[in-house]
Amino acid sequence: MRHFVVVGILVIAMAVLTYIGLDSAGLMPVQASAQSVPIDRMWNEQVIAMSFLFALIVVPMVYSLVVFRRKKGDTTDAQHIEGNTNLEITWTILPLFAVVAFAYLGGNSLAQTLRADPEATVIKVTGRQWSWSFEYPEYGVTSPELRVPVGKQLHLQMTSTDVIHSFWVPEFRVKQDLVPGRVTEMRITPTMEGSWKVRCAEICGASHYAMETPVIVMSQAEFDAWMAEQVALAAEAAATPEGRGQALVNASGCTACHAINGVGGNVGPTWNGVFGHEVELADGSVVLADEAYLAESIKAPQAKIVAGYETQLMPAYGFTDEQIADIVAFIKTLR
Ligand code: HEC
Ligand SMILES: [Cu+2]
Repeated sequence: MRHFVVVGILVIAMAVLTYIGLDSAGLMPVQASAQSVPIDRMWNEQVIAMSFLFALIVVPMVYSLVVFRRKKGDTTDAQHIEGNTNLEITWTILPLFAVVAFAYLGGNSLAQTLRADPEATVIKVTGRQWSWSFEYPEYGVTSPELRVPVGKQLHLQMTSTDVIHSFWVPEFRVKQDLVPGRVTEMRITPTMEGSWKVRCAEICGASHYAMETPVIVMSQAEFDAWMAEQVALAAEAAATPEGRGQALVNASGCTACHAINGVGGNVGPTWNGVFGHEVELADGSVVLADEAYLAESIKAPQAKIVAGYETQLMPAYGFTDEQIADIVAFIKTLR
C-alpha cells in the first residue's frame, strides 16, 4: 500500500512538472485569429493528457527499477503473477472514456473554427506552382499578397490550377487544401494587426519551399486606403496594353519562376533586357527575342527551350492572343 501512495504522489508531481515544462517551451506562434482560440484550448487539453500519461508510464517503471532491485546474493525466482481482471477492465474503460471525450471536444472545436459569419469578406485564393494570388471580388482587385482588415471574418474560397496545395498561416492555426477542379473553403477572423506569411503545406514540386507570400493584417482605415490605391492602379493599368499585361502577370504567378527587376524566382530566365536581344536555345541555335518569339514562348512554352533551362518546365496557360500581346507589351518595357 505504501508503494501505491508514494508512486501516486510521484506520478502527480511528474505530470505537473512535465506540463509546466511543455507549456513554457513556447511551442506555438502568436495567436492571431479567433479560430486559434478553440484549437489552442484543445492543444492544451492534449498536452495535459500527454503529461499525465507520460508520468503514469515513466514513474512506476523507474520506481520499480530502483525499489524492487534484486538484492545482492538473492538467487530465488521472482513471484509469478497470473493477471488481474479488475486492472484489465479499468484500463480498457478509462481510455475508452478519454477517447470519446476527446472526440467530443474535437468535434466541438472543429464546429467553432468553421462557424460562418454572414458578413464575411469573400476572398478568392488561387494556388499554383509556386505562387499565390488573392482576388477581392467586391473590389475587382487581384493581389499577389493577402492584405486584410483586422476583426472581420474572411471567407476564403480556394482552388488550384495544377496540383494540390495547402493554405497555412501558423499564426491563424487553421489549414486547408487547395484542390484542382474544386473550391474549398476556410474561415479566418484575424484578431491582431501584424505581418505573417502564408506557406504551402502540401509538398507540390521542386519549388514548394518557396511557395510563400506575405499576409498583412491592418486596421480598417489602412486597409481602405490600400484598397482605394489598388482600385485606382487597376483602373489606370486596364487602359494600356502593358498595364493589362502586368496585371495578368501578377494574377498568373509568372514571377514564381521569372524575376522582374531582380525580384522573383530563378526557375526561368529573367525578363529584363530579353526583348530585342538574341537568345541561345537548347538546340544550339540563336533566335532574336522579338514579339513573335515572346508570344510563342508563352503560347507554346516547349516550342523553343532556352539554353540552360532544359530541365525546367514552363507551364502552358490558356491565354487569348490579345492577352499574350498585352503580356509581351509588358515584357518589352523591362529593360
Ligand atoms: C514553373 C515555372 C514557370 C512559370 C510559372 C512561368 N514560366 Fe516562363 N519559363 C519558364 C522556364 C523554365 C523557361 C525557359 C525554358 C523555355 O524556354 O521553355 C521559361 C521561358 C519563358 C519565356 C521565354 C523567355 C526567354 O528568355 O527566352 C517567356 C516569354 C515566358 N517564359 C513567359 C512566361 C509568362 C508570361 C508566365 C506567366 C503567365 C510564365 N512564363 C510563367 C518557367 C516558368
Ligand atoms: Cu504548393
